[in-house]
Amino acid sequence: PDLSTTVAGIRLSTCIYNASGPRSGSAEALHKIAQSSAGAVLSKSATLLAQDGNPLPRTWQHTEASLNSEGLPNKGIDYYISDETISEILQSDSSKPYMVSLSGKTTADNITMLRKMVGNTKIAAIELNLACPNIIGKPVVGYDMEQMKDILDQVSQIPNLPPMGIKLPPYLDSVQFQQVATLINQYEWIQFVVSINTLGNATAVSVEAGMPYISSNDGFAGLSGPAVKYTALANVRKWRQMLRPNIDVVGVGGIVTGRDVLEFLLCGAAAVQVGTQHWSEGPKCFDRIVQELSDCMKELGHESVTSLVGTLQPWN
Ligand code: RRO
Repeated sequence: PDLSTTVAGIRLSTCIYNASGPRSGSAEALHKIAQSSAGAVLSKSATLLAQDGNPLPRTWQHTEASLNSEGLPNKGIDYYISDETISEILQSDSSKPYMVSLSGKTTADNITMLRKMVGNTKIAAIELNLACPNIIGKPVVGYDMEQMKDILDQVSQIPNLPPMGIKLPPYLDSVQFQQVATLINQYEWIQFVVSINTLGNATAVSVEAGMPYISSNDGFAGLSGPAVKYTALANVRKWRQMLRPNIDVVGVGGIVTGRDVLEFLLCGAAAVQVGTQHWSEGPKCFDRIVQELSDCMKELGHESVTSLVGTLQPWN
C-alpha cells in the first residue's frame, strides 16, 4: 500500500513521524529519526533561550500511561534553526521534511522566534505549540480564548513564514470545540492542526513513598500514552468535522501499533505522530509501526493512506 501523505502540501513518504518532546532535543537524536521510516522529523519545542527544564524526577512511565513535567528543557531556538543543526539532522537525506516546534514563554517570545524563521526554506513547517501544560503558573494558551486569539492575530502580521500549524491541548466539551474551531477557521495561515498534547494536571501516586512519583510542579504533570488514545481519537474526529477542509489534522496520542494509526486515519488524521512509544522504544518504533500499518492495510484491502483519511462511517 501507499503510505505517503501530505501535510500543508508537504509530501511525507510515510504518514508517521515523531511527536515533539521525546528524543527530539538534539541533532543527534533527530538524526536517528531522519534515518528511520518516519515521514518527517520534528524538533522539541523551542524557547527563545536554552533552558534546563524542571527538577528531576520529572517523568514517570507505566504500561498504559506516562507522565511528564519536563518544563521545556531545550537548546534554544537558534540551535534548532541553524544550518549546521539542520545538516547534521538530515545529512544525505535532505528531502525528508524537517519541522520545528515553538513554545515561547510569552507571546512576544513566540513572535520573536517566528521572525527568525521568515524565509528559511530549510524548515518545512512550523508547529506552534499552544498546549504546554507544564509551565508553572502559566495557563495552557489553548484553554484561554483571549490569549489564543491574541497570538493568532499577531502571527497573522508576519509575512513569508514557512507553512504553519498549531498544536492543541485535548478538549472535552462540545462548546470548547465550537469556540476553538470558529477561531481557528478565521486564520488562513493555519494549514494544519496537531491534536492532542498531553492531558494536563495528572498525578501518579507511590503508595510506598506516600508521595507523587514526580517532584516538579507538586507532582502535577501531563498524561500521555495508551490511556489518552480515545480522547485523542475523538479530538481528531471533532477537528476533521469542524475545521475548514484545507486544514490538515495531524493525530497524536497513545499510538503504539499500526492498527492504532489506522484508527486515527479513519477519524480524519492526514498523518500521525508518535510520542510516548518513541520515548520508551526508541526510533526503531517508526520502522515497526510503518510495517504494521502496511500489513494491516494489505489485510483489509486498503490501497493508500490518503484514500482512508476521514472515512469512518456513521451507524445510521
Ligand atoms: O516540556 C514539557 O514539559 C512539555 C511540553 Br513543552 C508540552 O508541550 N507537553 C508536555 O507534555 N510537556
